Amino acid sequence: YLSAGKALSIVGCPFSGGQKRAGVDSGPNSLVDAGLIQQLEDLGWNVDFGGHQQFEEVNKLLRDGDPDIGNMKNPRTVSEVTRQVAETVSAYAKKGRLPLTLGGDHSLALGTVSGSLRAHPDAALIWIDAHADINTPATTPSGNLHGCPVSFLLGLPGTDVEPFKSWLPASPLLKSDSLVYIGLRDIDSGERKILRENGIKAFSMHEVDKYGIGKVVELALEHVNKGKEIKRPIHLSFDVDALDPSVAPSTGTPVRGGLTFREGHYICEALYETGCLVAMDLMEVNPSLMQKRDAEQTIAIGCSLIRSALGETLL
Ligand code: Z70
Ligand code: MN
Ligand code: MN
Ligand code: MN
Repeated sequence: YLSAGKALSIVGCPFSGGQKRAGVDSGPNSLVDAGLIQQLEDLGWNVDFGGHQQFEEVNKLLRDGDPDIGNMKNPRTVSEVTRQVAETVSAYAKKGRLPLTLGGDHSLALGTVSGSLRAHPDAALIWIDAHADINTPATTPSGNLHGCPVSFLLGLPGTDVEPFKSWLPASPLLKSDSLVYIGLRDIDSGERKILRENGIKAFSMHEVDKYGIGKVVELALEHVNKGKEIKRPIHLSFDVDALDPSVAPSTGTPVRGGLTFREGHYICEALYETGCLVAMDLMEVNPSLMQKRDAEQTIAIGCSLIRSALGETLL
């Protein structure tokens, strides 16, 4: 796959409109300021970074107001941002570069995964998160769209709504058997029903405890590859809140009982090892939350997860 060429493009997405807490929009800049680009170059990657995404139309939308549609908060803003991110990610992917998207809140993944799937229609999605982010506009209890990107990707009933339907394809990009979760532990009742009814593969923290992370990743890869030799392209979407709050404290919705430092890194290492990784997202780093040293720790771990997914650590 593309990662063989070792060329990547950083897609910095300073965006917080998919949830309520300010500060997550400074995640991308903090990761870059921490030396991420040099770290990846030291791993032998050709790194392209021409500055963060600008989202000019979006700022205009936010200035002019973006009233709720049904329960959805900032729907036009999130739709426009994710539409743009999809364009950017697919352009890099089609050029043979691995898009590395830095969030920003997880609503951005509607854009990143859409972009990946345009370049790699056969790609599978591995979603590492405390949350399933699979609410629909009808089931979302909060109206925060960072809790909804997966339902749009799967084209679940209730997602065929404006403004998203103006750019999302009529037939869903992703099939429910091409997605697997690891790390879940905070799932809404509507989401639980969706996961069950669609037979979506999910390894919650319970399964991580029961089988160990090594087995869980093996089973996850087996699931998306239908038991055959591992070969599908993989999009990794990593929400830093999958990690335990003692490991990654500076994030908007910490949930205790999460992945350890090593479990998080193991997932990234194992996905690198497949040689099939075609895109990665690192989302929900919010340096404005908790103490300064917590923020520094969270940023450092964000960089370190990325390095692991891009080839550090393996001999
Ligand atoms: C909840 C909702 C969520 C991240 C919180 C929470 C979703 N299920 N996602 N933090 N990253 O509001 O839909
Ligand atoms: Mn998430
Ligand atoms: Mn392909
Ligand atoms: Mn989350």
